[in-house]
Amino acid sequence: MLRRLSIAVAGGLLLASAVAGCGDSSDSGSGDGGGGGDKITLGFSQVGAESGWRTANTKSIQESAQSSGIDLKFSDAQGKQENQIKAIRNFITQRVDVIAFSPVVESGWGTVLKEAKDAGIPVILTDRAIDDPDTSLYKTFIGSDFVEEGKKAGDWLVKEYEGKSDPVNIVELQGSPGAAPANDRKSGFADVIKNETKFKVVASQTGQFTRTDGKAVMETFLKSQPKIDVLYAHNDDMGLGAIEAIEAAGKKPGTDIKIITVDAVKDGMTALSEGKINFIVECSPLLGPQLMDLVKKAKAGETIPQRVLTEEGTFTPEQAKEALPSRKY
Ligand code: GYE
Repeated sequence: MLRRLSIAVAGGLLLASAVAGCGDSSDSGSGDGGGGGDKITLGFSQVGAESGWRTANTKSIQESAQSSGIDLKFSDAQGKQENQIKAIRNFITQRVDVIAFSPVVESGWGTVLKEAKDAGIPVILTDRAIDDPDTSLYKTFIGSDFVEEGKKAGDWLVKEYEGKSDPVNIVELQGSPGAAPANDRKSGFADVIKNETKFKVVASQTGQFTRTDGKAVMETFLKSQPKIDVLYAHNDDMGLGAIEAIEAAGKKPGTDIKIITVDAVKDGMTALSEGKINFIVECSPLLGPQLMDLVKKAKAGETIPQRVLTEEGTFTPEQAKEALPSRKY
């Protein structure tokens, strides 16, 4: 049984992360622009709709804004940093109370976040980090430890091949280039497997966190690599796309090629329970309730921890079968 708890690391604060409320919050631009009214106005810039994880994350944010009485101005960046920068500038012009966003990539945020800071609008990084050393540019960062996720994937592999000495050829489907979860899931995994020379990453390419690209890139891997033992995909969607490619090539996913993914969304968990995926590292998208809590605190000028870490587990096929009936996303 997995807990769905989140820990406010710095503050030692414990928050239950349940799915909040119900109903639809299709709300962009309904408020009074923030500042004056009673309602807190939150400008949120989302990455896009690239994966099942993202869809669940958007739903969590919209539902919990509504149930918390927060006026949400939601903007979809469609995977482009320039769109996010524009959205953040719009939020500043509209004088929203708080800005939150899930950065498409890690770098290049200094200028626009300085603008928000100068305007006195607190910023909350949601789900993904930025690589700017100036931590005064944002109030807090809520999300998972992606390096740890990569390590968990590597740990499973090390155990799976314990006592065996034959070479293990691994192909890797990376997330979108420059994104924190792509960088960190790659480095965490590499860090663990580097200790054993039998593990060899024979091909590593981006699959953009999407099913379509995951499938297309896996097709090229299957054509160019004479022997593939393991696929490590940075998310379920790419893994699910790759499964289609593997089956089309006449191979059995989970048996001929072992598959590790990250996220644990329902479709991924279903494939895991069927033995098509061998191991999934969990990454929770249900950040909405905690985010709204932090938004309220930031607006009230309360001290909030600099890092709010979501705590997650891992799943084997047996555990997936057990967890699936109560899975929220
Ligand atoms: O793992 C992936 C999504 O940033 C944690 O983005 C998120 C990642 C997630 O597209 O499926």
